Amino acid sequence: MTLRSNRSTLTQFLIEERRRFPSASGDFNALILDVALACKGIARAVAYGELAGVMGNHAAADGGSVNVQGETQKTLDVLSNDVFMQRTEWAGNLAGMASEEMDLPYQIPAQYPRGNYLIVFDPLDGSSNIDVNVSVGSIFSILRAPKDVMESGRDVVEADFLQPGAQQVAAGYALYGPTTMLVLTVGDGVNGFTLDPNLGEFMLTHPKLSIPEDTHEFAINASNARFWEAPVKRYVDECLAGKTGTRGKDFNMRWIASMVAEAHRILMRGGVFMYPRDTKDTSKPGRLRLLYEANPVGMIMEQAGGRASTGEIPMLTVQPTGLHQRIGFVFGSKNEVERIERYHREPVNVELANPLFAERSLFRD
Ligand code: AFP
Repeated sequence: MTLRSNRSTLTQFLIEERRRFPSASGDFNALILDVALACKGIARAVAYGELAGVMGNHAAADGGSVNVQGETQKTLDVLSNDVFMQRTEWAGNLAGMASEEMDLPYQIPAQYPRGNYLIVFDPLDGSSNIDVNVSVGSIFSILRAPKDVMESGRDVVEADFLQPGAQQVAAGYALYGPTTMLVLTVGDGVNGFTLDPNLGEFMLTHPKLSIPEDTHEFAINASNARFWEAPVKRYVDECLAGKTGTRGKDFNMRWIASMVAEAHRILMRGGVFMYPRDTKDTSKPGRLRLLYEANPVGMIMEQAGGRASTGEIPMLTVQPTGLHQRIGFVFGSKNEVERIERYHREPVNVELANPLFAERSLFRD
């Protein structure tokens, strides 16, 4: 390995990006670099795993702890959340934070100056996979703080974070897999960086990523099939029918149960991911969270030429109503997501549409 590398570091990339905004203060870049440092710290903890005693459930000895989602927190969930806060709260770039692991918005401690941005994050997505050594990740979304927050420096409230995804100024994720990667959009396409473990630097290895418009790969948790709505059943049925059906081509299926890892696969080679609204628990219109899962991944998909949707409407147009709001999420190769949206607009007549599969359909009611 030569030490001379013609690859840009993340810092270099951000400074070159900033040249597009001569009046920019640099706070934004500094915030992204603090987030990247947090992800490096989390990558290290994830890589050490049992050696660092960070596996298993948080506070297991005291009966464990449950987050606002009602999920048992992993030790690494809580540690990752702490690392995100510690690395980003001090520099004066943030007015406040919100996280999957915290019920309420986090106020910047009084000893630190407050800034113009808000960050919303899922510190460790896919954490139910951590004990079985499957790829996990951190997902983040950066918004501008409302004007009155910036001017008054007041404490942030939930309403300050309820901004449609289209208002994000940046979004990204870190993937802790065979390599540690950071995938980032600042609204000018999507770029991927690989952590050089020797230099401890994120190096630009995947510039200007773009998602193929078509695919033959879909991802959905089929164990929920009996709760799916007809348009989703129709779409999956047709994929499973493959060459013998109306799609005239075979499809493959994947399910990792770490949405960040699915998003990365789709960014690399196309595909469509569905965690649709279903009838499993009608109090929850979906499993994934709008502010720190669907919106950031949605911005990345759209910036890479893919599409992100609720199944019916573009994800980034949704007006949030709650910090931990759940939503049906469909994203990936543009033509497939548009097809799923079309099926939601068309009258439900699965039986007639696919008589061949009426008898043998895997997903009959
Ligand atoms: P955890 O972070 O609790 O493991 O949840 C992961 C996730 O939010 C998302 O990453 C997966 O796509 C989805 O849940 C997996 O859900 P199922 O367990 O229902 O397959």
